[in-house]
Amino acid sequence: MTLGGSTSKIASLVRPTLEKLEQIYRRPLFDLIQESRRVFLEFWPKNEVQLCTLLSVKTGGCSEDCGYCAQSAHYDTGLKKERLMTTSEVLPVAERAKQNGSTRFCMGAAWKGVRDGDPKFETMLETVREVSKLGMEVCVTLGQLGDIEARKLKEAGLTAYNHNIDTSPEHYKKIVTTHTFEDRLNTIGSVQRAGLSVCCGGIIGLGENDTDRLKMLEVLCSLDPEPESVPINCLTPIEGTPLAKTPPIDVFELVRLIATARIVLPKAKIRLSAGRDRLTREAQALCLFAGANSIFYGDKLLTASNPEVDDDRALLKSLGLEPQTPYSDQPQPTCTL
Ligand code: SAM
Ligand code: DTB
Ligand code: SF4
Repeated sequence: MTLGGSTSKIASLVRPTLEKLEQIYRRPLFDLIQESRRVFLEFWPKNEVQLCTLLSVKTGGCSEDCGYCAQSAHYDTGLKKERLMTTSEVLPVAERAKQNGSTRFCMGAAWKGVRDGDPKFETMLETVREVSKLGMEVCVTLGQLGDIEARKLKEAGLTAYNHNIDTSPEHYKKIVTTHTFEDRLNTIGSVQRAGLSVCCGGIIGLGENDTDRLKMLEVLCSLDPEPESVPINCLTPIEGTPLAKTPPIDVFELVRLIATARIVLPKAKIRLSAGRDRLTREAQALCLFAGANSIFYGDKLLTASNPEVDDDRALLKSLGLEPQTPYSDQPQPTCTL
């Protein structure tokens, strides 16, 4: 398979080979963290963590069979389906997120993808137009799209599009059968061509091995431009899905992955994403020390639980970390394609 298929841009710069990634990842843990910390401080010298708020704007009933997902219609997960939220329903949630200190608002919809001309896509465009006026970064994750849809989202004021590759190309086939890894890369290609920032990461704990994790990083590093945002999710086992009984990962494997990602993608926001509510404060602190610089903030992710807001505030305070400065006090970064 050609990475990126025919449509996604591949980096012309030298990117780390799998061999190089293995060398970094397999170092003694403290050596690895020492190096990731050095890179982290060079690129991100402020003691800041970006707070992002997630909102599921259309929940459940998805046609795709992603083996980890509560929202797939293929599995009986007991999730209540909800129709697409209107712009006026979303806006107050976004306003509250801003008041609570989030500088990024991310909306997710459980769809295979979006098509220009579909009234639901028009609603999403309108929502993006309104939310983007609030002065936060705006991200959406709506499944597959093409060049036209990506361009219209950019024109509506969208900052970034989230579309994860989740794992290695080889392991992906064992997790999802209703679309391919190549489909994911093609969507990412459209997002890049529209000049949107790419938010792309994956999940640890899908039964993959270390090499799968590094192959995932290899693909992320091959994107051009590199992803601006890399969410690292820990599998949240969902009753009714094929992966419900997958054993939890060792936290040091998570730290290794974050530290390696920080070294090879120094400019990216690395987001410590799903599964934080099953990590201790100490484990989260180690992830933030090793290179993670963003968290999803709020009691809920899309459908799964997240740590309480007060607990997150207390954690940041005890670590001496500040929430990222709101954009009303500083210019918002733009994608430099
Ligand atoms: N339908 C869109 C898509 O597939 O891109 C967006 C929604 S999907 C929920 C966004 C990402 O959330 C997935 O790619 C996956 O990385 C993560 N995710 C979903 N369910 C998860 C779970 N149970 N545990 C960990 N991460 C999960
Ligand atoms: C991402 O990688 N993680 C977030 C965000 N992108 C959209 C979603 C996590 C979802 C966790 C499972 C759930 O809430 O259903
Ligand atoms: Fe649908 Fe996205 Fe869940 Fe896959 S991850 S089932 S595409 S909502």
